[in-house]
Amino acid sequence: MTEQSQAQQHPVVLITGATSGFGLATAKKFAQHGYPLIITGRREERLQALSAELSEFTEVFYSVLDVRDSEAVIGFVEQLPERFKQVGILVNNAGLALGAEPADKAALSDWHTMIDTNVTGLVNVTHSLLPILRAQASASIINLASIAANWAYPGSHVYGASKAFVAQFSRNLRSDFAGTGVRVTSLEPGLAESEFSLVRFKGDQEKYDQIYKGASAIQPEDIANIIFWIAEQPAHININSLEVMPTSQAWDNFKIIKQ
Ligand code: NDP
Ligand code: 8X3
Repeated sequence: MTEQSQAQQHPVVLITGATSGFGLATAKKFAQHGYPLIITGRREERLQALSAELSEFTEVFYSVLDVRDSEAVIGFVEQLPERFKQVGILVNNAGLALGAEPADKAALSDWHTMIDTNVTGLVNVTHSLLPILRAQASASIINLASIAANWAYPGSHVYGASKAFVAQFSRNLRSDFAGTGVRVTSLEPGLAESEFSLVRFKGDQEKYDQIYKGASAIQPEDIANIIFWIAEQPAHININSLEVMPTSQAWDNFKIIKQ
């Protein structure tokens, strides 16, 4: 089989937030295996550079897309080039945390941005892609939730709650699509080293270094390998949810504040 006919057999993969971290590593992983790729994010220069880099391995289409903008998302899906229209794997990865201070010190605008991105953005993309995914004999939606969806910790408030939405939305989609070819996974990573913490701490490099120093955190390539593994499961297997922590991370006790 020629390389070209092999590539034609792979489903088209759409990755949101492919300009850094998990999304970037996942784009590289699928590209290396010849999957046609749609990569999106807000930073065009990065998309351009990544697209040029990955074109050596596969066909790549990039589009600047802010997932919060529902009209833009609808237009983007409607205007996908013919070659990329039949999306078979959707990696809903775009997301962010802003701030880690206690709830009463948090900025309301940060809460809105997290909800707009992690909840509304993910819903915008999913809703626009569902007719296409449903039309495939087999399709996968892989949603990036977090351990913060499952476990409370100080400073997680709206971030964790937004990821709990992602986890529950994933289960509910599973219910709707049981018996169809559409698979849905909620992937729930713990501490992972990426720009995520620079965004969360608003560019504070010292806080970033403190978090990751000596922690042997998950690397974006680890998550890319897991996403690829989920997507490559045989069509009759659905990984419902998968929580992943670095070995160095574990639960702490419930706290009791004595008066
Ligand atoms: P990064 O900050 O490295 O990457 C986030 C990506 O999301 C970027 O490509 C960014 O692109 C994109 N993004 C953010 N806002 C928007 C938007 N409004 N529209 C489109 N794209 C957007 O973080 P990670 O790779 O670590 O995180 C990826 C996902 O994994 C997130 O959903 C995060 O919550 C989740 N996660 C992260 C963990 C971690 O510890 N790192 C652990 C568990 C889950 P651009 O700025 O160019 O738009
Ligand atoms: C990111 C992981 O532990 O910072 O989703 O919430 S954590």
